[in-house]
Amino acid sequence: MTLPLILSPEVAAALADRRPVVALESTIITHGMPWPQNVETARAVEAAVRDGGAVPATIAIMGGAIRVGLDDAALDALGQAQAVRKLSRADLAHCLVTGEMGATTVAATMICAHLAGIGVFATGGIGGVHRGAETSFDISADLHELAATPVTVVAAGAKAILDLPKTLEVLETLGVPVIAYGQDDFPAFWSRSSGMRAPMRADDAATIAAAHLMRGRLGLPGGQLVANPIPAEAEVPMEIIGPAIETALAEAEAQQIAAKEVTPFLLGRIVELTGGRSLQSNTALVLNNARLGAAIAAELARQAADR
Ligand code: PSU
Ligand code: MN
Repeated sequence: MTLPLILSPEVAAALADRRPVVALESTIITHGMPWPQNVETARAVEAAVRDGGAVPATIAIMGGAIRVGLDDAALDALGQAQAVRKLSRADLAHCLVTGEMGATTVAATMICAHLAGIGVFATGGIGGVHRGAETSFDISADLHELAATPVTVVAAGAKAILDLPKTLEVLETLGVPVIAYGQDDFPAFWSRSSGMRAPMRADDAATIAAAHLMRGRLGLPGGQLVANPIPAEAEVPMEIIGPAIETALAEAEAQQIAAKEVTPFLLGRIVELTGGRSLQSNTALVLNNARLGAAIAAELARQAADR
């Protein structure tokens, strides 16, 4: 049986020529942002990857296949569909078999990117250890995927809806390199700093690409998490985001939101509670990550060709 993997002509050509490609996820489109900003952002992110000299490869499950690189119609369908499944590692095979439409999380996007031969993936924020995980056990499968699948993920750190110290501890336990870009601190999505130092720092894309290739040479499984701080002008002040987070968390608890629903519920409520303010920042940081992803992919292509 062949792999149900369909590359767009543009992505297939770029990979065949060993030109830079950046994978992009689809859960941010279906469960992370409201329509129509989700599709507008997705298109702007693809444009930012192109501006950086790489080919964007947005990934989703459609018609029983992993689609790598979506055309306009597919992106619109995904952005407007009501019942799209949110897919992590556990859900991928089942969704391919049922033929439902599915959006890939960070974990599932890493798996699909690797199957396609793509080494770099840019997104907004990763899943992590939720607050109260000591009783709920809610730890995103994204963390385990970073330990298992050799893709470098560019994100703006993790959201303050999570327990950031515990998230960093789990990443350390799993042996995932966490590399802050251009600063010492681990960024916290809407803020440039979480108040915690990141374990590692890199000031250029070349170092990140070289470390990615070195991990491969060492035979280490797993990827790298590149934590790219939000541009200063797009930060959301703590006095706006802090109360919104607290309210959203309290509502989630009162309504007994659990499992896969937790992250989409919190993201949706925070957009509403900040009157859309958080959404503007979210867009700015994803674009920023797309640019860095393109630079890393370009370096990866250049360095791999040199060897
Ligand atoms: N965090 C964000 N924005 C997102 C997500 C997380 O700031 O869109 C999405 C990503 O797709 C991520 C997923 O992989 O939520 C994590 O979900 P969970 O916590 O259920 O593992
Ligand atoms: Mn979870």
